Amino acid sequence: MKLVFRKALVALSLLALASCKQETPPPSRPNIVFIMSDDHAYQAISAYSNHLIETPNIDRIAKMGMLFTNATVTNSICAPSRATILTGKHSHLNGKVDNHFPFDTTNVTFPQLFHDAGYQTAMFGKLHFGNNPKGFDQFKILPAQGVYYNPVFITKNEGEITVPGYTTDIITDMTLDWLEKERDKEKPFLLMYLHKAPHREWLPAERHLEEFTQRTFPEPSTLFDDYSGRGRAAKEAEMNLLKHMNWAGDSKLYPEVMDELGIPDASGWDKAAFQREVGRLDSSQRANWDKYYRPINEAFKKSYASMSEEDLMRWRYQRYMQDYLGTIKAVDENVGRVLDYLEANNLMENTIIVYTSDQGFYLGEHGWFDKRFVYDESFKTPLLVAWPGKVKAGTKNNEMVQNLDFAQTFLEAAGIPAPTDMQGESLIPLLTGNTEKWTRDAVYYHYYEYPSVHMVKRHYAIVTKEYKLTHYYFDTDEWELIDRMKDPQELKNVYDDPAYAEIRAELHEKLDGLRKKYGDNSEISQRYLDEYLDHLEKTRQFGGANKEVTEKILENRKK
Ligand code: SGN
Ligand code: CA
Repeated sequence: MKLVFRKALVALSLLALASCKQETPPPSRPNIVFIMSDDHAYQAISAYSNHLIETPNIDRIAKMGMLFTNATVTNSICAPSRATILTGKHSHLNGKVDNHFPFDTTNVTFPQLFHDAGYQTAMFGKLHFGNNPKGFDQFKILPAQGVYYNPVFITKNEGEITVPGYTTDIITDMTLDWLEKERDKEKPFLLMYLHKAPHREWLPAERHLEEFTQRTFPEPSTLFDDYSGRGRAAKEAEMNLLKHMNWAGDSKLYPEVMDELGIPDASGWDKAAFQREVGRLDSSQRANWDKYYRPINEAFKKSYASMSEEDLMRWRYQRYMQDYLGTIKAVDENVGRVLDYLEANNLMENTIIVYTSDQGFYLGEHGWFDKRFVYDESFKTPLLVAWPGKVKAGTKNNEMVQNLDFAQTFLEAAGIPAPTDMQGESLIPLLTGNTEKWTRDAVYYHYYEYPSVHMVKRHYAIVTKEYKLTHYYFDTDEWELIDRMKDPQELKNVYDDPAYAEIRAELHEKLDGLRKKYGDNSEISQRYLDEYLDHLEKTRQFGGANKEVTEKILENRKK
């Protein structure tokens, strides 16, 4: 591969030499600015819909380029999504099927290929791999999930550092600093700028507390979903705003107020989660924080006794949206700072700018928060791509693209050959208006992390523009068929409806085909399952999983 590439480079430079006489400069390879946030729902980007928040800066990318309305992930959870992005492979092949085990660094990642091909490479923010990224000239990353205030960073050259301030601002400062002071102007660059926000526990920047703690947001129509019409997976998931959110860690009730009201620490780590984030604030940050959250706590204390379950659900939804969307405000402002820098430094012309998230997120739809399911809000992810001169401004695309496709897209744009075992498809035809070259009509999904926090069962699925066929397996064996056109809210399983018999058979066949094509099968799933359960048995660390259910699973295993 490398040799072929080098020969191609030599040929290119000879061509360039020859054309020098006519004074046409050689085509230069594009820079790549890959912006990714963590858990950013497309419902919370105004380029998709402005019913919750305005994000004028993120929207600039769509105005300059293309908005993908059908972008999805192959496995809706953090580290696996990142592994798929970097390797261009489904989880079962890159080995990062869940958040538990570290990423296998013998995988070939696209940044390594960029580095080998002469690009300058840098990464700032959240990676969540359990080890350091390979192929980077510079990196400053958050350990594990990171925190919102006064964060610690693992750095390539300075070891561990603690930086005072707000994490979203700091990641951006590091990014701009690198662009200004470390960028080698002789080389093209690959910059990965990766936000922690808006990941749980959702702490907005001090400057946004006043505005966001006072706003009221429209409720989704499925806030009170009772999960009838779907199977055990939806019913047994622990992502309900009323039943499973932490009162202190998430809704920001002070632990002493929980005690006063007799609200138990049901998750067993609620108060610790509060302490982990709010406990980090310095005295001035804390004073400012108390200014807005103490009155919320006082008001809640007064009304709690008279609130119905419905009132409590509504209260929790508003609290959730205030904090979640508050953190996005800072992401948007900071994306604006980076775009401004690129503009002011003539870097727009030859730069591909991507904005995406590691997956989508529930903002109260189905009564939920978190992700994991193949249902739209977490299966889909925002994707906005600008490449001035190459991608037509203000365009929309509804093809079924995936995080699986990024590696090959960037490699093609840079003229670097992609390893033949990568499984995505380059988006360059879609980006450049050659849509007839795009043939994909179905995508494959596989989620593994169960039993674990939020208790979403293992499942794999085929998704076409019209249908979703899902198999929930392991401690259940249920099939679900969703008619996406007739039932966009995904409330009714029509798998056993005779009217769908034909389409069901067709989808089964197609799903088998996709599993073959990507090399997934039940033996591989069983291997990952065994490895995971062995680990739970050995460590007894259930990481937020329902203890009773997990104990029972382990008990049954012995039989
Ligand atoms: C933490 C969160 C969960 C979340 C996982 C995975 N709890 O455990 O709500 O689903 O991370 O998120 S927290 O209170 O500790 O934040 S992911 O984005 O890393 O996949
Ligand atoms: Ca995430």
